[in-house]
Amino acid sequence: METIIRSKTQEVIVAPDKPTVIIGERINPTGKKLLAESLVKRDMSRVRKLAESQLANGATVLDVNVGAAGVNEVEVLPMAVQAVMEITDVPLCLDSANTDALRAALQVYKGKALINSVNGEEKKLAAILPLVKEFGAAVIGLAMDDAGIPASADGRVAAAAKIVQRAEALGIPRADILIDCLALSVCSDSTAALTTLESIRRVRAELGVNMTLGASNISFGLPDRDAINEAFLAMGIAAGVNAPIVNPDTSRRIILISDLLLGRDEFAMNYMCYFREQKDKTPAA
Ligand code: THG
Repeated sequence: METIIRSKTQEVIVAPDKPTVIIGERINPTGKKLLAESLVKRDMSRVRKLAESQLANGATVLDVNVGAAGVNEVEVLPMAVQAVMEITDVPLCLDSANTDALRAALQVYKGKALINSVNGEEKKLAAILPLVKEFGAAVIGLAMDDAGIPASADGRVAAAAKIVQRAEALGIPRADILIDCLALSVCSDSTAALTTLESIRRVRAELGVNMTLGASNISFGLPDRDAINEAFLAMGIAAGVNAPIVNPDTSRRIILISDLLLGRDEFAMNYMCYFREQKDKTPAA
């Protein structure tokens, strides 16, 4: 199954036998005070910088999220989308809990966007799926429903199946859905990663869809988060995730290595290219 997202001129294909697609997560004010302040002032210079640095580190899709206190997302999300489109032609993932903000961003976006996100809640399905259909977009479906995030893999697979079924009933192809099996912190629940990984394997086997994952929640509350995120990402990719939402600065290496080990990097070309790039960046001793 192929999920295609597009900008005006570029196409990104997510498929199980293709290299993992990196969705850059850093245009998001969560934990970034300066970005939040600049968004309140509608200054897009930081948004552009975060776009550039993530592209330099191998992102092929950029998530755009402007959700912060004091930010009118209906006005600022389209501004941020415009700002990113001015400096790059990679496809965008429009990330907001606000349906009106998503609609406003879709109206300015040129191409086939990825909408982040819908989930199995009746209200969300009713608000977001018609938007996906109207704009011919792709959509991320979070494996949760009106009862919250299911504790079991059974519950998450059922929530994912519900999203797929409702989308198909509206004429949205299954290929346009990326399921997110959701990561919760292993700090508070030692089986959290196992539940997510089992859900990923079952969604791949039972629904056949492509998958994203915001992997960094897994390490919340623990030291040396990057190392934990990397290990979990490798496991997630082996289980079926093929378009994770990550910080490309820290995650690109483990993603390329995962692809190499999973037979998605013929002659190790992508890995060798990356390795040479890194070597060129480091001055000789
Ligand atoms: N699934 C889907 N979408 C998502 C998430 C998901 N969107 C939002 C989030 N989770 C993924 N994006 C982020 C963005 C920032 C951070 C984590 C996930 C983050 N920020 C640092 C902090 O809070 O300390 C700031 C560090 C930095 O400068 O990057 O951790 O799960 N579908």
